[in-house]
Amino acid sequence: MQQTPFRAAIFDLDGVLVDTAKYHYRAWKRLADQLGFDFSEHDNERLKGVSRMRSLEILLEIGNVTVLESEKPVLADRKNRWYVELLGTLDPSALLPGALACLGALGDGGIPVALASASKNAGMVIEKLKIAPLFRYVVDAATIANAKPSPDIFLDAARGLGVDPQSAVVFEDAPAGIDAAHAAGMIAVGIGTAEALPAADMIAADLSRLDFRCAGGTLVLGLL
Ligand code: B16
Ligand code: MG
Repeated sequence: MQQTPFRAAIFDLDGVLVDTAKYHYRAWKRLADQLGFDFSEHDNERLKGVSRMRSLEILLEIGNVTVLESEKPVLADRKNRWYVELLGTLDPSALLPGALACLGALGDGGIPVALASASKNAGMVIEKLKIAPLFRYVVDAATIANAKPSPDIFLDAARGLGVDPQSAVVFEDAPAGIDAAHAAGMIAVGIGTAEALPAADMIAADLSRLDFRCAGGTLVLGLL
């Protein structure tokens, strides 16, 4: 882990700031049930951090189901409607441990913060969580051509914050996101376990396990 202080922080959303994975799972499972196959929570791990269409393809692969190309957007839209329905009751109590405190500490310390989520629902989710004003820049996944593990979303976030990619630190819960951060030349903090995220530069079970020390517009990270 580099000792040079960081000048910006970039956050993934699902699995880092909020546990929406359980809602994604329930919506995908409902689709799998409708298509007539079983989809376990273990299978769901493969969909974390993966775009909606790629997630559908993995789901169909798991169920050994083939559909026409033209059917895919219909199925993905159906899953998304169910997912958005499940988000109906989402409120700030769904924030993961340490999320609000660290965003507050970074804001107070003058560290610019961006959100770089693969989710096209990210804008709505951060509004419901009441954290939208804490981000200086939010990448709209719909405008990024190549999904994680491509570095594009993180490079766009650094551009949006006006910092060099090498000076930003990324917080991610998915292997594809860790790879994307590295491809962008950034240090990646894995939120989860070392088994699940072997390529991460540093691991914390959640954001409350990290010490965010900000001074003079720079951030030094430690483990608590
Ligand atoms: P949507 P993240 C990702 O968000 C989720 O981890 C992944 O499971 C989901 O398929 C993807 O967003 C797309 O989400 O269907 O809402 O556009 O982890 O990158 O914040
Ligand atoms: Mg994630």
